[in-house]
Amino acid sequence: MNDTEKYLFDLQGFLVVEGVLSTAQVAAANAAIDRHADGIVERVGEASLSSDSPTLKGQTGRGDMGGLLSWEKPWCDPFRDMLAHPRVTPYLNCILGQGWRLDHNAGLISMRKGAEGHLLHGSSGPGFDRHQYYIFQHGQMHNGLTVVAWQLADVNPGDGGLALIPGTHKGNYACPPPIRKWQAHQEIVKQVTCKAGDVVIFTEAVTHGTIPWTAQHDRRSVLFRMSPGNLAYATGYNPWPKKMLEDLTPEQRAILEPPYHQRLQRPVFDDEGNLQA
Ligand SMILES: O=C(O)CCC(=O)C(=O)O
Repeated sequence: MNDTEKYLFDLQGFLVVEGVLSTAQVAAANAAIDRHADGIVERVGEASLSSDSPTLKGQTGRGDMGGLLSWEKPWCDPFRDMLAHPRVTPYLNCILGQGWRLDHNAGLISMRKGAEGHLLHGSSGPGFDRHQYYIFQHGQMHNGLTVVAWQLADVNPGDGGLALIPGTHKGNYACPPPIRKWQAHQEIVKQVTCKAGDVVIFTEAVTHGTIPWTAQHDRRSVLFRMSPGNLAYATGYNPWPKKMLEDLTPEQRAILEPPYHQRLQRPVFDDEGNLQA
């Protein structure tokens, strides 16, 4: 992670890493999703994410699907390859510290034209959330729960999708409800544009959410939520589903370790993506 990238992440709470996946890799991931598309569950009724906001409201719900890492081979492979990707590893080493781990099981977000948005949320001020935080101490940043979002479709200006308020990971006051509902001060909310194959990394501390999807093509973003090696937010690791553990490489298995101290022979990666067992 170079000095400019560190500056941008510290300043804004997110970073776009461009061109991590090739066109062929994006196509393979999309083909695997197409094959399992009847497992996409649209969030309607009680599971709706737009609250009572008229500006976030849509005609359909957001589509969610989990279990990608447990699919039969070769369909799981495009997502397993995202677990310990050498292009992303140096960013997570810097943002989370060596020994970072998968916290929540990976999940797809898909949005059709007209899909509703998601109320803005985030863990910054007031108070300190010891699972989702951003602090800067002793010359370096320290992050809790952090999202690594792999983009499988282009997100152009005005399409909708992930949106955040840059800098709020260092905010002190609660975000006022009309801003959380994307009804007031829309000018401070940034829609994150990117291309298929890019990876967006953001701290859960930054105030973020989703703008309704307006594009003709579907949005597809696969989210991996990572934590530092000493920390768990979710209990999914206890235990991970049996199928998810089958035929993993040592590199992939290392990311699924439970939380414990690095001193206790925790497998970690160097910045070149090599596993140091
Ligand atoms: O639309 C997005 O990428 C944001 C999703 C999100 O914040 C969430 O699911 O909690």
